[in-house]
Amino acid sequence: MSEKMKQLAMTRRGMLGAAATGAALATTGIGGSVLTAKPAKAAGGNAHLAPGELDDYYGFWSSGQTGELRILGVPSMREFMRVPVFNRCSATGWGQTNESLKVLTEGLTEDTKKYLAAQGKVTYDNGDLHHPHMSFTDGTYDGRYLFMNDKANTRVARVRCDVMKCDKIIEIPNAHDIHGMRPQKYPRTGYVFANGEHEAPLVNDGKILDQPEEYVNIFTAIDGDTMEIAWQVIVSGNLDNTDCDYQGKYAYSTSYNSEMGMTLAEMTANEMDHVVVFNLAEIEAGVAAGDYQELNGVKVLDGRKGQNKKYTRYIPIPNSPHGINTAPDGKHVCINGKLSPTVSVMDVTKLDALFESDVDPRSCIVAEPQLGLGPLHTAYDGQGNAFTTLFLDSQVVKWNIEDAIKLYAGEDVDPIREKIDVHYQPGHNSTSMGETKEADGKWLISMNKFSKDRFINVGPLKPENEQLIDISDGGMTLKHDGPTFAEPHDSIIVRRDIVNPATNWQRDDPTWEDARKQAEADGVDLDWGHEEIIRDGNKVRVYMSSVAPEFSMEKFTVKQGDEVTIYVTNMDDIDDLTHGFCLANFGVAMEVGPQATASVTFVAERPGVHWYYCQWFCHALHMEMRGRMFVEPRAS
Ligand code: RUQ
Ligand code: CUA
Repeated sequence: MSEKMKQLAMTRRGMLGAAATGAALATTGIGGSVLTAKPAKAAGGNAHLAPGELDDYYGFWSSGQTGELRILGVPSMREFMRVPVFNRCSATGWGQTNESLKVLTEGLTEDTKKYLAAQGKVTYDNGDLHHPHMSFTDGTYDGRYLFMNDKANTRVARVRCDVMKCDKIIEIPNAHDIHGMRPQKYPRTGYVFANGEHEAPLVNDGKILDQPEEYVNIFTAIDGDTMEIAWQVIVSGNLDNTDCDYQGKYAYSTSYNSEMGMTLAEMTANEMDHVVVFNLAEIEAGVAAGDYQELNGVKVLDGRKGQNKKYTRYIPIPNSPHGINTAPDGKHVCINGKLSPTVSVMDVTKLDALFESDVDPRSCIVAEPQLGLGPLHTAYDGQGNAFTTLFLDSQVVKWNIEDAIKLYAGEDVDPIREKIDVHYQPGHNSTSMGETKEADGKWLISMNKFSKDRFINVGPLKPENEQLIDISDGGMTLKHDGPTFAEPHDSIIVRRDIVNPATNWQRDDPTWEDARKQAEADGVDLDWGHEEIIRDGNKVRVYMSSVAPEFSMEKFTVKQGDEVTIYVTNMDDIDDLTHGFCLANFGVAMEVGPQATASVTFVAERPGVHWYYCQWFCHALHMEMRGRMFVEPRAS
């Protein structure tokens, strides 16, 4: 057994033991860690908002294997909205309306479309959404877009912040299982960087299995404006998380399997793994010079270890590093050790030298403090302090970056400021504006993978637990537990003045461009109240509008076997007046927002009278908002 394996086995046992002790101590009212127990202190920020009071921050939350984006308020931790992305949604019709199916299908590769067709499907039903991040301009959030990855089916999606709906999903060819993902901070987004986590043969057509030297991993840069792939770089080792600098020069990814092993024992054999640094200008020059192969329509450059090209550099980092987070000072980057109790601090101003001369790649590491067991992710307060989650210790540790640098240089200082128990096993954490140069040091969220004894028992599957910690007064005070359904994976906390969503849709929104074109061809003006049936062979298009509490059509008739498309335009323009269209026993339902058009297509295989009704509460006579579809039986 390698040292690393022993450590892993040991800490696993340690974790279970610690969990049991933690629970026992909790029942006696004693904190889980004597070392860190501290008296309750006076409240700094106020997490409790009275009814009607508004939050200072938007929280954008991933949902892990649920596949959606969630919007919360910080500090109240109230959940406001769920935005379906990779999942299916019964309430909004995401995955069923023609508009959403376009987003869910148009970015898939031909290969995937073929595979799905063999399953009788047009798109995937699941996703694993880990990392939501907002677009940047000049080092801070700009309120344009949110980008997010799907580890399960190798995709990256974009949500428009003006309407808070997903408008683009692309599959990343050549890569496998997109995990780490970050937008470029400077000068703007720009690129969205995405890590393929699992290695595979570059041409993965079933000819290669046990030739590890043929396995590669892929780093991808997506153009955030067009959602097209700009370029890819082949690297050695699995890619885990990624981030980039405030200068617009480098992106960097943690890599946890430098061994390129296939089994757990092989993957953890080395004591050192690495961070891969990507030199953006050199890669762009390589693309311009034609130093790439074209694979599935993408320009792929070779940045593997030993290629000695100026595209990449490999910096040795202890034991399977996981999270990588650029500090708001624009200079330091924390690389979280996971299996090592350390966080390595990289100085980005020392990266130029790595590409210009033969210096030791470790020369950019300026600190490596031991913080505790299982460091996974680090967030910042903008005042020189870092907050690192300790998965195995179930704690968040606050430490000072400058002091850690002094310690590394040989001075006798302790960088650790404070530890707080969290409940339990934290993965990500995030601070208010913490991944921008405008980090404001007010709030910290610890996203914990287990809730155990924190809530009344709801059965074998328990909620997970997000905790809100006040960091505004220089300490760490737990203010709120927020139970959550799968999974509190990652989040960002954005100042509310940056996000300005609309209250109504604009009639010329690109979302229903296809519907508008079809209506024009059919001579229907979607911008006015309309009721029209167009028959085109066995295709029938039904156009209706809605004004609370009525659909413009009380009934319509089609024939059994017709392919029917129903377009509903919501003519109401009152704030918060969403209608729906639900066709009972046809499995058809969709949301139609104020001033929006939505459409759905199905085959009318059931003869008889079928009611449709509005399924979004809109009016005192909402229950009466309904109509009939009559399906004439096929002549036998
Ligand atoms: S990674 S728990 Cu998927 Cu965000 Cu660190
Ligand atoms: Cu319209 Cu309910």
